[in-house]
Amino acid sequence: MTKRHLITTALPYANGPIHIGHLAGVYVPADIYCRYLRAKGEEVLMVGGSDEHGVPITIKARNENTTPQAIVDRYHEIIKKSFEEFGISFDVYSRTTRPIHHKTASDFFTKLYNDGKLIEKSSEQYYDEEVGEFLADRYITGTCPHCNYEKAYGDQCEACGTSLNATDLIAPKSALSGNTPVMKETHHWYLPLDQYENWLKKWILEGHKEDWKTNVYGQCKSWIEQGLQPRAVTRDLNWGVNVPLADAEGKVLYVWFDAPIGYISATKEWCEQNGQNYEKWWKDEETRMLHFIGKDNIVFHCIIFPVMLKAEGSFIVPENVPANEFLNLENDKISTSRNWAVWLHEYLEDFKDKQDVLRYTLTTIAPETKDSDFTWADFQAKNNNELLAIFGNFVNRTVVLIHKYYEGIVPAAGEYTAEEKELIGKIAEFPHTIGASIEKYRFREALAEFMNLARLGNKYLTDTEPWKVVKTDPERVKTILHLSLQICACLSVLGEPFLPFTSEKLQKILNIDVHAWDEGGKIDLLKAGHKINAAEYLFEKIEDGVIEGQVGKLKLS
Ligand code: B3M
Ligand code: ZN
Repeated sequence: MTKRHLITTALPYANGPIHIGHLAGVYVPADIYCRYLRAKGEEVLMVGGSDEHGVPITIKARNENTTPQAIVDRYHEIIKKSFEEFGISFDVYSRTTRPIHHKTASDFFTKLYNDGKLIEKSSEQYYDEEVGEFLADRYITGTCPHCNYEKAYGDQCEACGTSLNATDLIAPKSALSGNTPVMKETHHWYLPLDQYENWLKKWILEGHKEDWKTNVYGQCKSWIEQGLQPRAVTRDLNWGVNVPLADAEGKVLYVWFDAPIGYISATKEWCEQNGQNYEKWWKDEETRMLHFIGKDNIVFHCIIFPVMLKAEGSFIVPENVPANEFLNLENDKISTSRNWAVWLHEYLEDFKDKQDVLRYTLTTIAPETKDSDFTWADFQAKNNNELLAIFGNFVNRTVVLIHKYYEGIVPAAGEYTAEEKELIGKIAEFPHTIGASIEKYRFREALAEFMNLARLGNKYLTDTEPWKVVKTDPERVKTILHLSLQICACLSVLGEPFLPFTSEKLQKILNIDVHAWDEGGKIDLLKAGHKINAAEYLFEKIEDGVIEGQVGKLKLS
């Protein structure tokens, strides 16, 4: 890899806190990827922010009898804090209500308009007569014509992921009053997706058949083959980026038009603060752009936003969109309205300093190729039987013995045996094996490989039994513990993308500060004579009662 990497993560709607589904599907994988690239010495920009426009926000404000601004101010802070607490290493975490975003989105629209890339059309749209408002997007619900899900929104069915026009819905209903809406004439600006069909076929269907995930490629193929329609990019709403035209009173940009431009605005914001030109990230073919998203966002990131970028003419399009499927919770769909979720801010109240246990569990079950399921029992097992029993146990035994026999001073190794030489050869492979999986967006596989390294270390220590050998051959024990400690150091380097808090703690114990990825396969990170710090547990046992408490809390909801 030689280019620079622009990594974007879906902008969560600032209409509620975030839960484990968000973390597992988007932010942990993106964070692993970015941390890995940084450790490889690559130039990376990890971009995120809150999506603060659109009907999800205004509906929430209406339900709570407050203003959209009050809603986004509240949830932006909560979301941002959760990301920080879980170590999601954004370079910039912005918001779409910032002036820089309004200007960027507005200018983008103007450019498309001036270049004749939009069509203006009058049409009849659903209107709630009682409330006196046009019903855009989530203001209208009805039955999905594709899968018969009864609560599909006017712009998308969340059950089957299809992107819809409100008029596609069967038995439409106003989300404001519950009434059946009437049709009323209005005019809007449309992005003629149909004109880009050939380009999309070439770019995605021919160009990315091999490298895009099959779930992503398959969805794109089916949309493109169904035939694309012009899509309205403006709405009759009073919350959003105003349409920058004279005859557009009361109209704003469609949230799915402005939100992805948020990636550009956030990049600009960072560049302004860091003395860079954003065009280097967005207009240079040497940049690889990746969008980390969930599967319900595929159409917007693979079809609509790329068409916007293409129509604008000077931007790059993504190299890949490694979208994930959904995470379920205890065999049921995560649902905000039913409160069937594990909220990140609540998790931390109950599991203080255990961010990595959740990051670990979620990565081992990441919904990479199909929906997957989080259960509290699995969370407990992953902590107790894997993190604690293998990784933590190995590190702890090694560090404790180094203190017990050598007062915390790294002993020099003697001659290695043939088996040890073989082990050292295997260790050297790990940065490559783990890295290769990460580069293919196979984070579960990468983490499993990392744990194999911990397993090798743990087994080595168990097999060589230094606590017994010390009675007969103390010189030999120096070699064993020297090598064991080197493996601990490798784990601290290679574990950083997955378990950043644990890695930091381990490096403090080892008294080292090593971050370059390729160092993680070397067995000379600790020199003989180096003093390490006192042992500390990396993980603690999670008792049955704690897990029962969490399950009980869910059932109460
Ligand atoms: N806010 C939808 C979502 O949270 C939307 C993503 C925007 S990404 C530009 O799933
Ligand atoms: Zn559907």
